[in-house]
Amino acid sequence: MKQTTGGEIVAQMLANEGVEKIFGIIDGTYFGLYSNLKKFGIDLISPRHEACALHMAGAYARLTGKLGVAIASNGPGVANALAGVAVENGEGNRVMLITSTRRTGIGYPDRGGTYQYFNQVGVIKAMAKWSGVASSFNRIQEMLRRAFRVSYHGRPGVVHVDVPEDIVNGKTDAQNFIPPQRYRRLHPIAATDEQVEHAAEMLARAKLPMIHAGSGVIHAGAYAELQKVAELLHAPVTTSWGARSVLPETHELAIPMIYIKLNHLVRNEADLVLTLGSRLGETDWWGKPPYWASPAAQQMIQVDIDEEIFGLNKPVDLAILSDLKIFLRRLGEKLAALQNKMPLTERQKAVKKFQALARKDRQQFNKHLDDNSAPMNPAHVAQTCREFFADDAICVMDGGNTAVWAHFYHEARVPNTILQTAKFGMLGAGVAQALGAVVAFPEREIYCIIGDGAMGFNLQEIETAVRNNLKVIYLVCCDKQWGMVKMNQQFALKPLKTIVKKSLGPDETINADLNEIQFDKLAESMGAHGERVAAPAQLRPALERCRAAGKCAVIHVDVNPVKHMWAPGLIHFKEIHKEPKGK
Ligand SMILES: Cc1ncc(C[n+]2csc(CCOP(=O)(O)OP(=O)(O)O)c2C)c(N)n1
Ligand SMILES: [Mg+2]
Repeated sequence: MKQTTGGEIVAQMLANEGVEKIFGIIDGTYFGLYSNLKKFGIDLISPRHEACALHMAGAYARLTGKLGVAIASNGPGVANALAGVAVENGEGNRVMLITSTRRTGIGYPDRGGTYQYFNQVGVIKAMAKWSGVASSFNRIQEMLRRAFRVSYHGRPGVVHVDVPEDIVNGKTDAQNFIPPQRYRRLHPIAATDEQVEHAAEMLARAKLPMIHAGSGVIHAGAYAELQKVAELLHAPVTTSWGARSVLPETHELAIPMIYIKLNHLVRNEADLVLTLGSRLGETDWWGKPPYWASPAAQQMIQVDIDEEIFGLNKPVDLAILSDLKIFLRRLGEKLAALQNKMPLTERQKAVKKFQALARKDRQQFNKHLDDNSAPMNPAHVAQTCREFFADDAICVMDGGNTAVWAHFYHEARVPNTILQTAKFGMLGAGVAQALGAVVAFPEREIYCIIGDGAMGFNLQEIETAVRNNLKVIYLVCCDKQWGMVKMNQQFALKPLKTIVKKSLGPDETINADLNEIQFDKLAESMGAHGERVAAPAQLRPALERCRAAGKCAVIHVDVNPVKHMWAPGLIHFKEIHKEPKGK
């Protein structure tokens, strides 16, 4: 009988599921897996930290709609991967993690002193959607089938399969495989005709319906369908932070999340909300007053792929379990026939008012752009990028205040072009997300605006970018401080002095300052292109040189540390930490 290794069985199953890319770091304990990847046409891309492998896989999955696969080796490799498991599961990215564990018989449970061993399944089970161990050759397929099934069920997240080294590397008789359609559902879940009809009737009759879009729209790739339905209803569209960019912000119906008071207003004026693929979590103010109208004054239709999400934070009037793309397409068909039943003139009037308010806020924000002093006002960073890069470039935002500034001066013009950790706020994840983005879309431009603190968490991945020819442009906003936290501290310690002086002295805050890292020089030491700028006018020429360099590039951007602390909208971010007052 033909022989195979456990690792080859795993590789075969991944290939059967259409996996083309895997992210992770090699180790002898799963040689039998990664040595078989090439044969199945799967590329292995290796970062220099396992958490980054998870972030790369998560970004790849979010951008492509495919499964993101990461590997990590037993003990230390998995310990390092845990941060990535927490974040990618929290963000809801469809990731499968395959790990090695020590040989059968000395783990599960630890025999007592087993080298590079901990209960990986026990730990990851508490952090992810599902985790299991393939404890024999005959259980590899079963465990992977189960992991795939769970991965495609409900809200996306991380699933994990642990395989002992003697199973990955050891030989067994060749096995037969069944195709994915024989072990999991491939067709999308679809709303019934009656449900779509009911939703259409409610939406047509409403005075001012609005749409609130969450990351579910991204996972369903339902951008065109969303736009069509919004247009048919003439309904304003707000998004969760994670779903920013699902509707181009150049569209008259888009309510960009950065106009925070306007978001509150829209959410209070609407008498009906169509919530798509969103839990209405903390950064959506839990769907509660005073940020939203009360459930007595505002009905909600909630459409989701995950039944557990219905009415989670805001009572629902019509709950529809459905793939969003299918639901929105069918809803569009129904709404087209109901056009004359809708109070469209009133809705248009309301939208015009919202647009005027957005323009007013924009003018206010744009005042920062008149400030051409050096070191620069951080507003220039995202603004210059937005003018420089193509509309379909992917913008990764990472850092504390840096991410806030980036959001406020960015404009999303093409769906699914922003990467961040909107739920987790994980400093440093962006370094790796940007790399995963290039793997997903090698022909598109990818840039990452990141804080100097955040960049410090994953500096080593610049070498990964150079080694794998991943042409990310990193713009590191250097204020030599944990800016966002320093600002919080200042208000906690000496609020009056902070308001009057704008900043406290060096000894008046607690461990908030950092020394300088010369990020341009550091990048050059790893073979990347380096630039350093301090004046706004220097930024565009630097970006041009980075583009011309044709490789990974890092721009050390000196920003004014005091101005940087006064990022727009900070008061709202503080408010978000408190329970909304309304019922
Ligand atoms: C991994 C991680 N550790 C700690 C924090 C807490 N934290 C939130 S913002 C922040 C400061 C960020 O500094 P930097 O990246 O330089 O951005 P800046 O605010 O200065 O723009 C810290 C420490 C976090 N979000 N993530
Ligand atoms: Mg900083």
